[in-house]
Amino acid sequence: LGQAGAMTMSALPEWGLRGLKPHDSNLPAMESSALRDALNRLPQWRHDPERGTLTRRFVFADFAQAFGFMTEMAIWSEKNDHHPHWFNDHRRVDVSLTTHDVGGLSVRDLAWAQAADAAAARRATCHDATPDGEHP
Ligand code: H2B
Repeated sequence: LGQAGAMTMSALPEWGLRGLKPHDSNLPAMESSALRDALNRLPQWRHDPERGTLTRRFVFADFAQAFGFMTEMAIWSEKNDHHPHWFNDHRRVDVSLTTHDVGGLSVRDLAWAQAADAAAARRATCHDATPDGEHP
């Protein structure tokens, strides 16, 4: 499982998440300046303010890498009670995050995204994939 499996949101003090427990319910919608700062740390993610979602496409080297990523993030999601909308097609994983309680993004979505970036970085990804996840 490794380090990311054990990583909780309390591992992200730079976003003021220290001490946040999975079941804490006081999650205000993020202030726009704090959100901007956080999104700057997640350049591969797209924020859709209309939908209140944070999305990213991951393209791995193969299905085994993609499914390993999903397994690791599934465990993280259970530990932190925050779950992705996602779609897997072979080595591609499309992720969409939102927090229903606040009708938009919360620190939970940003923590998920950061953990996912770390989990993907430890796996073999496909660097020459086009944005639709296929080889040119
Ligand atoms: N995951 C995500 N991404 N957004 C939510 O609003 C959400 C969740 N809500 N996981 C949680 C579970 C809620 O349904 C439970 C009851 O805490």
